[in-house]
Amino acid sequence: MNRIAFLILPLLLAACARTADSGLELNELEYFERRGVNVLVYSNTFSGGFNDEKNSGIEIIHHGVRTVQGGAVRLVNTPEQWDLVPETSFRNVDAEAGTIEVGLRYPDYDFDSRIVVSPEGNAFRIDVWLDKPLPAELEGDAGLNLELLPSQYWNKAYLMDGCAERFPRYAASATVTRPNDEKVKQFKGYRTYDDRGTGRFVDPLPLSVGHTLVAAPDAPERMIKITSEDAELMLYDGRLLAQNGWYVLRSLLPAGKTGKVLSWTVEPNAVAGWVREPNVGFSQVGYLPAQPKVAVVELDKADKVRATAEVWQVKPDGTEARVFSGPVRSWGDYYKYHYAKFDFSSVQEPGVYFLRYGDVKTDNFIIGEDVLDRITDATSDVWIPIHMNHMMVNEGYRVWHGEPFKEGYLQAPANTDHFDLHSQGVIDTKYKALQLIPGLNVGGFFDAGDFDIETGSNISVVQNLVSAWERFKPMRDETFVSEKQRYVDLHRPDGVPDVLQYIEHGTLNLVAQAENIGHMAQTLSNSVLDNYHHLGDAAAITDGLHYDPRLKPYEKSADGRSSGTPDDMWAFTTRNPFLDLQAATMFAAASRALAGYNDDLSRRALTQSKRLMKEGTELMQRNPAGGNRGRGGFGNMSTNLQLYVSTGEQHYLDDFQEQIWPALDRNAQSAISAALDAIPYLDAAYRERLIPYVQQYKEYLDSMDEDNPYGVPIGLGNWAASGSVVTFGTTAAFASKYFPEIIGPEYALKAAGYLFGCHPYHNYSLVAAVGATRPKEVFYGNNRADFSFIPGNVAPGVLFRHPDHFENYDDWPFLWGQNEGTIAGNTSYLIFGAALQNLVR
Ligand SMILES: [Ca+2]
Ligand SMILES: [Ca+2]
Ligand SMILES: [Ca+2]
Repeated sequence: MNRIAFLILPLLLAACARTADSGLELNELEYFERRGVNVLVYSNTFSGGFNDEKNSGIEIIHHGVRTVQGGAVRLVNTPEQWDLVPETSFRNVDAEAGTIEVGLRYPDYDFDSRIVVSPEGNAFRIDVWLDKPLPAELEGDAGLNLELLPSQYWNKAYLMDGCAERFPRYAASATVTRPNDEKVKQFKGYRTYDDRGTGRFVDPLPLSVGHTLVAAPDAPERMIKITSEDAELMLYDGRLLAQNGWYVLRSLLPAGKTGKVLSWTVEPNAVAGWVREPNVGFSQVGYLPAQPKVAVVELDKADKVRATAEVWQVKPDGTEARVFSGPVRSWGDYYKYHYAKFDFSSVQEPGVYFLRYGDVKTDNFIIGEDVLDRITDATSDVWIPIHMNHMMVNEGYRVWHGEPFKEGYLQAPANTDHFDLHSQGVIDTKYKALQLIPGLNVGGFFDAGDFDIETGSNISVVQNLVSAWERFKPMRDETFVSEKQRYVDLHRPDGVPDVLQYIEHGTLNLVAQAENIGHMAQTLSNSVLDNYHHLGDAAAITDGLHYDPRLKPYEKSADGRSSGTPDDMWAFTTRNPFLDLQAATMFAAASRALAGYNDDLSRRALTQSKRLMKEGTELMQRNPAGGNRGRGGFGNMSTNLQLYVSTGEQHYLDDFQEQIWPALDRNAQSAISAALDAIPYLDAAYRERLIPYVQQYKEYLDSMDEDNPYGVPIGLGNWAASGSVVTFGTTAAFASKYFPEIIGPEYALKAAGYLFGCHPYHNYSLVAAVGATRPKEVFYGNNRADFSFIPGNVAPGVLFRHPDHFENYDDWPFLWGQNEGTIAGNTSYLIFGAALQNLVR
């Protein structure tokens, strides 16, 4: 973000702003705005497939919360993630008329429509235009949809044509089934449901039908009135089909008509004079006495920066006393809001405190020498072991999951596209399509909120854990792991450091891949979409029986060992030499960590490391495109270092040295982490030669304070940026450890502060962790349907929505880009925590 450019924006906005009552107007960022209401029209477009589509179309940000989205011509009553979405064929913003028109196209049906959104006072109209009549096969299916966020509307009242009802807290309304041949095709022909052999799909019936809906007349910040002139409005509950569904309001498009075929008027209520409450960002986990302490205050642009803020102490007798008052300094504008900083570093006495900014009183926080000591315990003791695949995982009275995938993994058929972004090309193993590849149902970690073994992620996991083990020797033992019993018990020490057991568990699967497939698989994943979106016990994803195509679906063999249900997981084996090199790096590191604990596995890992290093390098040299990342590039630089450390063979070190300096010259910021990794193994001259690159890296670290008010890489992609912040903090911590004269600990501490609450939108800790006063409460884990969390998870966090909105729902877990934690990300957090603790000790 160019801060200068965005300093100009408020001036432009101010120039065209009128009074709050002048109604909705198109602003410079091409959305409709009045105080308390933003109406976005395809600022975010649909993309299909592997995307949560609750982020697109016509959207309403209502008093700061995005409560309505999905405004589009859709082909089903309550669209799921893999239902067809429209392409945006054009988007015209008519600044003079103050309207936005978008073209929507369904290429599968050669079906085009246009939507025109135009303000009318405090309301806006949505008109749907057809230049050609609706294709006959979509009659009764195509309609205008708009979706309301359940967690913001449930238990609130609504009126349909004056008749009072209540939005249901849980989906329990009527459905019908219809023959599959009436089902509009889903993305790429996938099917989200298992019809149990009935040949029929489930279709929800509407909760209410009428012409005028008033939603939430009992809640002024959520109240919205929608009127349809001609067609009936139907209100559906999308959660009947999928737990992440929203309430859907829809009208069917008429058959056989052209021109303007449908019109709605939508009037979101605006609370007069509304100003968003300041979001005071601070570390919910707390502060070390001597560290810098800066709160970042996020303010509505209609708000004014207060002159001062205060620190209050909670005394041992329960009374509260003001201990510090200091100036609040404006930082500037950043997207939608204005930011100011409050420095209270001078407060150093250990104790319990809170901040006051005007009427805002924050949650309390602790100042103490030990506030960072336990920040990774929940991740290590709870989150990571729960994600161990091929094991039963128990905690006290609770079983998190049984032993999954007992039937093993089949060779994926040739030329298969996969819904989790993988694909199988020609089969490049000794196995036939759908043949069992032996030995793969061992070890490994679930990827994230899903249950596949993403090989690249699992490689990172083992690498991260070895890195933590070698650098910090964490002897923490709170987990019982028996590979023999395939059983994990949380909070039961077994005499073996947990990190070593996690390294073993990850390595077991990855070595099995290398040995049985011959190289690394891309992924071991679901074969059918209807069990990919599984929620609940991982052991229930498949039936545990070998798939036998000679049996009928749902039929079992006489010996009870096979079934005709095609639910077995597949191994996507298409060789990627870059992945082989990453695996070689990881195997070299794992072999060291496992030596003396599991010598057999240690030897197997080293054998595969050397073989994959050789074969992967040759393959990349043969492939000109891949070769660029090989010798002299990034491809095997880290592999060479790890193999040198494991074997002591000089040629690996020579190759590393030949690669690292050009990489640093190209981009010091991205290569510095690999360079720092080598310091413990090389001489003083190597460290000396790194100094100018570390100075360049410091310039990058400092530039973050100009980039945004939080001073860390916030990220604007469609997966929020906690991971980048963790990496930023880890690299800064190591740089500070090796070059304390150049880089202080403040950068790593700033990263921690961001994760623990000093960030946009709200100030909750993004880590489901012990230590925070107010951690986030819902995450996109495999228990997300319970609106819950798995302790120790790190949420991606605050997601940027175009053109100017940051968001992290904490009452709605289902948007993965905000709330999902990953095994690679959470093991990175383990290293970050250890590096930070080590740095400040
Ligand atoms: Ca996955
Ligand atoms: Ca243990
Ligand atoms: Ca099976």
